[in-house]
Amino acid sequence: MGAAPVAPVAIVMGSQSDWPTMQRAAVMLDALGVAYDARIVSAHRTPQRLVAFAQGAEGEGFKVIIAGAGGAAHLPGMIAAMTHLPVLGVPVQSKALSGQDSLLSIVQMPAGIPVGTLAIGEAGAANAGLLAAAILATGDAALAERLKAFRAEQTAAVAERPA
Ligand code: RP5
Repeated sequence: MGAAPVAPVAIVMGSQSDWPTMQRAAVMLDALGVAYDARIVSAHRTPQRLVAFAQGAEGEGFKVIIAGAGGAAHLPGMIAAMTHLPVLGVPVQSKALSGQDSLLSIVQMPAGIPVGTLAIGEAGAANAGLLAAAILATGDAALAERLKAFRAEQTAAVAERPA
């Protein structure tokens, strides 16, 4: 029996309640044939799990990390502080402040520890999936072709006039 296949993308989120949003990243990766591993890792409720994940991510074989959280969203920044892998941050739309809090928590990183921050909510999660695939595609010609085909299909689906 061979070793279990390694997923190049980790999708992590602060809570089960983030999954409906973060699933949009998973859907994109599924469509592009990119394997991922989705996990709940909370910066505040499971800090030890956060440290273990971030410090072990490279060793697990991940190449890109997508991290989504809402409210006081420290997850992407804390992961970025503990790994050299690229971290894409998704601000999940919060109830109290509509995700403005999540966005500002994630985007305003100090110089030296980057988090590539996407839009608030589902669009951001979908684009995080696409961006993760684009990063991987720089070293994977077949994936680059699948990404081009995805764009071409998207373009073809836009009608010239409204129905
Ligand atoms: C954050 O708090 C999570 O990322 C989530 O967006 C938000 C609310 O979490 P729950 O109270 O729904 O678990 O840590």
